[in-house]
Amino acid sequence: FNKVKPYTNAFVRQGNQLLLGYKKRGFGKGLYNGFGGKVDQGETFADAATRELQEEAGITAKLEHRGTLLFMSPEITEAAHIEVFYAETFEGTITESDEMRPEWFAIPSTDEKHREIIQKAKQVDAVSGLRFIPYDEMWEDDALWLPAFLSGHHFIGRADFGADGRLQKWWFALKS
Ligand code: 6U4
Ligand code: NA
Ligand code: NA
Repeated sequence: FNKVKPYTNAFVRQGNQLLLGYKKRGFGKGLYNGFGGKVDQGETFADAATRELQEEAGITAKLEHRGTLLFMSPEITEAAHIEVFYAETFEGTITESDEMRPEWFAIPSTDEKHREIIQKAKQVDAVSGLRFIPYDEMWEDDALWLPAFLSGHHFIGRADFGADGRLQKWWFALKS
């Protein structure tokens, strides 16, 4: 049988703003993402999501489970099984870690605006002065599910990456 490795990914939202971390080292270095990592032995996904958010961003949040992703790549021997979590409130002070530099981004207000941001990256929101979600500096699959995720949908999906790191094949579905 093939094997999967469990990971978490957590996104914190405050109004029209989304907290992302710039990954400073390791897997996905140079990309922005939610906060997360490997699930340790004996830990639940929810435990790991809470721990990783604390370790990487310095905050605690009551995380809700929102989605499941499966990533395959010829670069990794085990597929990555990622459970995605969400919170709208948090406690503590957002703090940069060795691994992640946290930064707030503006969330496009409509699906149409999301599409515009995905096509024409590096735009700044006139209201907040923040950059919109930097889809061109994130994992390629994120543009395919993050808009629906931010609209409140629960989702499940699979993305297959090639040896060149580009997305080759994907399948996503909303859970009702
Ligand atoms: P260590 O070795 O402890 O520093 P750890 O923090 O446990 O690492 P890490 O940072 O390698 O794990 O975890 C990878 C992170 O990247 C997880 O949050 C899942 C996320 N991730 C991996 N592939 C992804 C993809 N295609 N799209 C996405 N997130 C992905 O949005
Ligand atoms: Na991590
Ligand atoms: Na870890």
